[in-house]
Amino acid sequence: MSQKTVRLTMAQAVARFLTRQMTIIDGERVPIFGGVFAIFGHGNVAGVGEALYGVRETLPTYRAQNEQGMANAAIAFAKASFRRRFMACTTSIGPGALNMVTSAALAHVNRLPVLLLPGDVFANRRPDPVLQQVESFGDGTISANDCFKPVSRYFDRITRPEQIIPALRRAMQVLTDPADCGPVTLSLCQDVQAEAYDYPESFFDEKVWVPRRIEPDLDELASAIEALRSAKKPIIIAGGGVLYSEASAELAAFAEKHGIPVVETQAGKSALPHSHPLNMGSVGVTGTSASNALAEEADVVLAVGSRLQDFTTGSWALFKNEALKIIGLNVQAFDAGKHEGQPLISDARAGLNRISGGLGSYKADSAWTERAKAGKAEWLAAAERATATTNAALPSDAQVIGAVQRARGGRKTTLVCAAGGLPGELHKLWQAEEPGGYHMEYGFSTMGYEVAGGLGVKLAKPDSDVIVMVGDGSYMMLNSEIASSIMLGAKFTVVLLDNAGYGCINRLQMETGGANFNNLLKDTHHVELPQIDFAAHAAAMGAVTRKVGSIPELEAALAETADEVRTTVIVIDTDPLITTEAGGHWWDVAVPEVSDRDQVKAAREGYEKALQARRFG
Ligand SMILES: Cc1ncc(C[n+]2csc(CCOP(=O)(O)OP(=O)(O)O)c2C)c(N)n1
Ligand SMILES: [Mg+2]
Repeated sequence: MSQKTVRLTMAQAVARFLTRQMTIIDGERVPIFGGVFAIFGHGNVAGVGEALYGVRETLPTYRAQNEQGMANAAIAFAKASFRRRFMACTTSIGPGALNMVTSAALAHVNRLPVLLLPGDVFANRRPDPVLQQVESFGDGTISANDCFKPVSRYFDRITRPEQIIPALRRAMQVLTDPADCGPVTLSLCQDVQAEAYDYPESFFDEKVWVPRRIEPDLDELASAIEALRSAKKPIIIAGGGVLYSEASAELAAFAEKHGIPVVETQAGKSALPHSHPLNMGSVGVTGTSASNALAEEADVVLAVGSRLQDFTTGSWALFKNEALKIIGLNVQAFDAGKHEGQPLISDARAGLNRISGGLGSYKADSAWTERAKAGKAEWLAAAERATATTNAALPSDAQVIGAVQRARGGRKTTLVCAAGGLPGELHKLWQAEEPGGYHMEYGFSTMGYEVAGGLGVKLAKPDSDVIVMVGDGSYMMLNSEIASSIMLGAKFTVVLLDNAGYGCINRLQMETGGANFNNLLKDTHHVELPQIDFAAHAAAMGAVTRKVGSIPELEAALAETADEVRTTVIVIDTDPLITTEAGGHWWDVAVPEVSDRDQVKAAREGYEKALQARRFG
């Protein structure tokens, strides 16, 4: 057989292959890779660097400041694109590569696609040990990049140029598979990147990837319909899978037709508009009183596209109905069967449509639906009180959220956040109006995701106002992609809440009986308290900045900078101790069984009582 071939280096083959992978968005054929983030060093500059230069017109390469930052931005791009498009990231060997391991885990937990291309040591081993090579005494096959293995959905090390052919094909399958979706790491040995091979031309044929919609199995579907038909008090948990399946319209139709209230996880929030009468808002540890009251009594829980993590289930103490049945509607069997769930393996949109068809005219008791609506009205009044304006010198996070919400007016916005006290407050209080308008990384809750995430979201959604809300702790951990956003003209607004430390962990410490220790800066071992001028810091990277002294000043600054073209950072001092008391649920954080501190002993007593409410199964 004489196959037509083209002689390329392995790295050139990777670059060319990536340019040929397409998808369809709004009826238009577009490249599935939104670009490549790259930080070069030895291990990728000569091979991958040369290859990316060759395709720079069709596959843009973006220079970032920190490998974790760029990989977080790439992951945020994929999340904001509902996994329909994604990016690649390339690094040098050793520290450059390992800086991406946390991001790989973040993508792994959140089921988000990203192609990681770290450089690796020489496959031929001749110059060993090279700069930055980890040397295992007992295993010659180990390199630093083995750290990616447990946090990659698919890992391969390329030690011969032709291996890249099956590896890239498998990579695309994983990146586009709704059930297996996650990070792919192709570890590219640096000598092999530069080696030439006669690749079949057909390997570079254009390929169009469209999302696979898995239909439910008929027996599983029948069981789900039967369970729901006998339900008196059903609820729907909307998880991230609803957004990734782009099933918001189907979810709204389902809820309305059958009178079933919807509660939202962190990843699923914005699946329904905040204003939808059957959207009860957040559920679980950071849930609204409306959602949690229903969850406590629910007899059937239809969990759609949810991993059912502890924040959603209140560490499995939220659901109190003894006869509880969980239907796990999920593309991934691993999730569908969790905690005695009755699995319904299916795409969310397809599954909701099929169940609804089978349910016919079934409707939940009108008293249940009406109770839900009354609960929501009560919650909205509490939320209004928490977010109302104030002249307090140190406002609460909730009051800052209120100001940001009022200032955005009718503009299309995407709110980005990840760690600290803000995710809980935003989960309860943020009023998302369109699918994806709430972008929270709360699977891994990675400090430092926020700013980098803002960059990725803006690249994915140039027409949306992107607002990043971040604590001082998270900002300090990773902020340097502000410089990249200035370089790329990708404007977002950062609202930085400075409460002088790790406010949420300090509160958790107090709740578990601990002394105020090593969280707020004032409680740390120090010779001098840092007085960080965040506005000056961000300005040094080229951002437009404001330091405001009150909620009215914050609203004015947001309005004034709304049309700025440069990334804008607005800093406000906040109170580390106040959170929204309404709503919420117990969370299992293990309290020491023995301690000299009376506060710990008291907390342990409360903890043991709380443990009794847990379901196990
Ligand atoms: C990378 C990383 N390290 C540590 C943690 C644990 N952690 C969660 S929130 C938090 C403090 C966050 O501080 P800040 O951003 O100032 O928010 P605040 O709690 O003050 O609202 C810490 C240390 C984490 N989630 N991620
Ligand atoms: Mg803080």
